Amino acid sequence: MRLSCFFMPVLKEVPAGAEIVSHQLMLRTGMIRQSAAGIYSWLPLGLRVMQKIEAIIRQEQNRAGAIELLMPTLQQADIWRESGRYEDYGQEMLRITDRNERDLLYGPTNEELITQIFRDCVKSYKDCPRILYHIQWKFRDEIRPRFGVMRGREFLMKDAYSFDLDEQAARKSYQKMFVSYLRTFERLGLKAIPMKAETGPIGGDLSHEFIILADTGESAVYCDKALIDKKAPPADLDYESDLSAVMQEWTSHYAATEDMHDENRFQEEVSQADQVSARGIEVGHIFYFGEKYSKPMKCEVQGADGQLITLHGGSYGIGVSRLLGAIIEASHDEDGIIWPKSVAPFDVGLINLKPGNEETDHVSTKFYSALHEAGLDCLLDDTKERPGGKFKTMDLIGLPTQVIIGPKGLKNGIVEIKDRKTGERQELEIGQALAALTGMT
Ligand code: 5CA
Repeated sequence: MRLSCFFMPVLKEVPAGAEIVSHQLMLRTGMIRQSAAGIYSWLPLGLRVMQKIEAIIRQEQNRAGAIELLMPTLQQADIWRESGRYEDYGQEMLRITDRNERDLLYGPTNEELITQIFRDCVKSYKDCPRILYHIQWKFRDEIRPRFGVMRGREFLMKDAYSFDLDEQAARKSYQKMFVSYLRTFERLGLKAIPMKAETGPIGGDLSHEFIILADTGESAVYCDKALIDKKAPPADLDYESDLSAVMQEWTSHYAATEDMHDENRFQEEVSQADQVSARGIEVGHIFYFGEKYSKPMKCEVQGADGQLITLHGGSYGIGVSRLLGAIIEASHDEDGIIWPKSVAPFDVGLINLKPGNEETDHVSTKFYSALHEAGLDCLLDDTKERPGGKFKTMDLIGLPTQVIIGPKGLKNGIVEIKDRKTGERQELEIGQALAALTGMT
């Protein structure tokens, strides 16, 4: 992409009303624009990051055996009346009446709709277990939408739902999602810590929030330092094998949000030196809820003996749009965003310091096509902006690698490569630079 043809409305000033750094940076870099309170348009730079995040989530869901479908944003109120949640949901639910006076709603989550689909389509125990997921917009009319995409009213969620014949089988589905979340967040460049969460009326030990540590997080969290540097299981993990040991390894250390925190246990179980008290952002939340929806909605299959079995369910959410804010909170400096390589909107930023100069134009185009050929996404700054402004913008948008191409260096056949994260600069001869960059993937 040539910056001169792109749509990236960078703001010079920190926008008023944006309290936290991720919100400020997303507005300043032209990733999002607010359309109404808690509702945003995703401009090209923001959308590119979101699509990269979605791709990683999708790969890891599929790897764990979950199957993608797509449910609509609008749902009929009747299925929510069946589960008993229509009234309970209160004012957070956006209710809509169509021209035939039918009650609809903009889905805040999809337990009811997926349960209806599964109930209507699946009749035999042979078609269980299944985990189905989609990536779809949700609406929750939050009283206080704030912090940009962190607490929006309209937001993108990955939500998965499992259907199993009994609790033991449901526990396995839960474990698959738990492990797939560890891998997903690690690939997104985040250290997400699973913390035991409120299970509500169902009870049991199966609900975890995945929390990343950041000063601007909405809740206080407490955990054992040992969890912070733990590595997620490898890609070739067999999801059909017994995952209890991995679960055990991750859940045996103390980790709790303020709602679940027990100060005495924290003091007893974690040595003073390993106690981490911090603030956290919830990027994922998984639940096992048994027959909570399948019982009232009669989601049943016929067992081998002909008896009807009420299915056991779980749901597994990731805040996709929230993740953009969370990643920025975890990875920025005073000059701007520092994207992890896996989600950067472009892999490389090429800075042509003197567009119109034959040599710099020629070499910039050469890099642009060679990098593209090697499968790297490039943003080429070919605008007439002053060099100082170009450096600032490139640092602000946080692409992992910059290549600076100027007439002075080119006299000696040299370009400069800068690593955005470390700030390290290298002067390299053109051929060496190309080799270093293309060997980078
Ligand atoms: N039905 C379940 C699981 S699919 C559910 O809705 N869980 S949730 O309420 O915890 O939401 C899942 C994830 O969506 C949260 O972990 C959070 O990362 C994200 N999320 C929730 N509310 C918002 C919001 N208002 N703005 C942005 N992201 C949100």
